[in-house]
Amino acid sequence: MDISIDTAAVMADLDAIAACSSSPPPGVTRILYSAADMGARAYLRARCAEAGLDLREDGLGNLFARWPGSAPDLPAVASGSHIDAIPDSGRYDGTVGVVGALEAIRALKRAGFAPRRSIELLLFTAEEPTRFGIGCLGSRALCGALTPARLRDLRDAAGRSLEELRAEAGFHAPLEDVQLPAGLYHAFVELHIEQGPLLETEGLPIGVVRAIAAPASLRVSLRGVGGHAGAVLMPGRRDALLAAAEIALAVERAALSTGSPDTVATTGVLRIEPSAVNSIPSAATLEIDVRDIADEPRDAALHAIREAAVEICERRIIAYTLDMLNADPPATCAPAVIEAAVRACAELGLHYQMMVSRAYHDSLFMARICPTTMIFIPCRGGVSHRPDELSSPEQIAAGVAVLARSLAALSLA
Ligand code: HGY
Ligand code: MN
Ligand code: MN
Repeated sequence: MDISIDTAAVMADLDAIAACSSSPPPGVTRILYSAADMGARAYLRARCAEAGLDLREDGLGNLFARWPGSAPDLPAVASGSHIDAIPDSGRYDGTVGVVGALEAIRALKRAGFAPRRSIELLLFTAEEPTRFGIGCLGSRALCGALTPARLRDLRDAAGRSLEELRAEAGFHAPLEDVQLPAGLYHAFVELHIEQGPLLETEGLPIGVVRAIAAPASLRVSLRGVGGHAGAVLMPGRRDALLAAAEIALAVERAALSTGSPDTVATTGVLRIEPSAVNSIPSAATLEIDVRDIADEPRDAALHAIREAAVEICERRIIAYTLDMLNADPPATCAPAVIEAAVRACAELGLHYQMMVSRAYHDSLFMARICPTTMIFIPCRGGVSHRPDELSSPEQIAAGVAVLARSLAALSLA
């Protein structure tokens, strides 16, 4: 079967989505339910309808675009990713997997392929934790790892609830209907940029993922005593920012002390109040991301961070709360789905290597409800979550070609 990828169409779709941004180029910002997010969603819905797919959206805005197979009642084959983007980041993280899955379907249609199992494109809502502090919001809810009650508790930094924001965005379906029934999918394959340097360093066009790292995140809220920066002498100050600074350094120490080279920890968010140069910080909020490809060293780092935070706050007489936002187990990818991707590489004469994903993805949660793997393509310098994130049209087209053949084979299984 001659499956040809329309690279120009893929790049045009990526450009159109990148233009949906609330920050100026070259960076991209596309936060859940923002105008930029809604613009990108509208663009994708139009392209999916153009491709003749049957569309459905759930109460969070997860989008399902299905190409019915000849056996439509069989568990389907799915592929997809996310289109939300953290502030001032790149144009390929997530979007390559969504546009790539759409082009894989279009290319199979052009080639006259007739799927036995339906093939479905999934656009997951809010893979990034930016708005509500928890990543993979949509896929977490789809697999039942995030209940409607927990979803209703979510508020963003401005205090706005998920409930009011999703309604404003036009998603009114009940949250109780988001969790997917068991057995809906036969397999899931996500195309994604590597977000690391290995493929480029090895000169390889494709990575096939065998496992996905175990992410965790926690929020630390600190309350000290504010006051006039000039009038309050140093002894006896209860400066919330200084406690936060010690905690951030303890986060780094915890990651370096687990004995595992794969433990990483980052204090990616630090907000202080009142944030005035002549006012002692009375409050601080830290959001901390801790990962490893195994959960034991990750949990050891989390334990060390919690212990350090308590010691620092008690010594500095700072009130604190520690909220675990998520601590997910790692995912293992499925041999049969890996085999489909490996065979596609062989058919295309593309070298590949098996990999572990240090970034988390919606596949982390899809792996809980169906056999899953990921296809990685290189990104320049391994850079991601930055405006200079880049994969070339050739690299993207190769990933889409492997994806198309993988989906075709899985659909006939
Ligand atoms: O943070 C991550 O691993 C993903 O890119 N959201
Ligand atoms: Mn990301
Ligand atoms: Mn991503």
